[in-house]
Amino acid sequence: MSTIHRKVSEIARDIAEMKIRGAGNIARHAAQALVTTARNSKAKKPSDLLADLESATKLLLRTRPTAVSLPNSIRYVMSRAHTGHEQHLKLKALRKLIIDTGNTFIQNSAQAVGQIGEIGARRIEDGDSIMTHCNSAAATAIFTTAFKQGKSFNVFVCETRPRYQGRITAQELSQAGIPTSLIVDSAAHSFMTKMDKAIVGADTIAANGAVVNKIGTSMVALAAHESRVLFFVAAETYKFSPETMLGQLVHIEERDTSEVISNKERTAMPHLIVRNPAFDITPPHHIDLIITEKGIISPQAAITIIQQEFGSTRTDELMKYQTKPRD
Ligand code: RUB
Repeated sequence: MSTIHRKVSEIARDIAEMKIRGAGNIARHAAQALVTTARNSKAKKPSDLLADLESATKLLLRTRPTAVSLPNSIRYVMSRAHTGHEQHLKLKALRKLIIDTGNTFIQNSAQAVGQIGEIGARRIEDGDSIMTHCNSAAATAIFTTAFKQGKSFNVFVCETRPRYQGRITAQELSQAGIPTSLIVDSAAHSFMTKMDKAIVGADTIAANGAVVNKIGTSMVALAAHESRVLFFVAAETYKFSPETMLGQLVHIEERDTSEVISNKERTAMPHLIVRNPAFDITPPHHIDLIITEKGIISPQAAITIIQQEFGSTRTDELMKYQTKPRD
């Protein structure tokens, strides 16, 4: 009988409840959950250790469905775990392989955010006004790196209803000393004419270069396109979705309506329908470039990244480790 460690259940719960949020952070915690599973498993043989890991992956893949960083981190660990098992590694060696692999993913992920900061900062110029949406560690890394380099610019942050992640960004940037303005989402178009750039993060990038990010991102991109303002996406390569190359669609999470309107108010309007999608899709023709840790690419080159990064992943593993909507 496989078991799920208490800390793994807590990570899964915190991802579902958005105490752990942001695509990169979710991916690192998923890898951490697998490390915790391997470290604490009471398995007596390698196949039992793998069974414990599979139970953990099933739980994690049911937390939030949109960010591909979650299955990609799980695939990174599990594909190496399965290869180790096929090579007949003994229990101790397999356990070590899984722990080392999970920790490597976490380290690489943190390093990638720093590299995106360095690369993206080169595109920020003195005097720039830049709009951002939601709270992305990758986008924030660009702003803080450019600021540390002595560049002077200001950032307009959309508050990002209904969960107000823009307030987190506004706090991070203003605390870092960057001149920051907080605006309501519906002011994005009005202010866009005064911007030089917009920079956002990503949860998933599809094979055709479309970017899935926090709801409202596509409106910011549309406004940027209409105002001839450059629109950049900051994303680690594990935000690219290999399954979209196989025809899979990205599942857009729809969250509880109480995030939009209280249950009391809603029940007072029995015929009202409330919709609360958490993400939207920005088409590639509204995106000027994508800043990854491996360099800057056009959205049309997304397919190349997918082939480079995931070309050796087995199709059965790609299809097996996919997010599932919550029950
Ligand atoms: C967060 C969000 C962020 C991306 C990228 O949504 O849309 O822009 O996840 O973030 P939520 P990062 O708050 O619903 O998780 O660059 O930190 O990975």
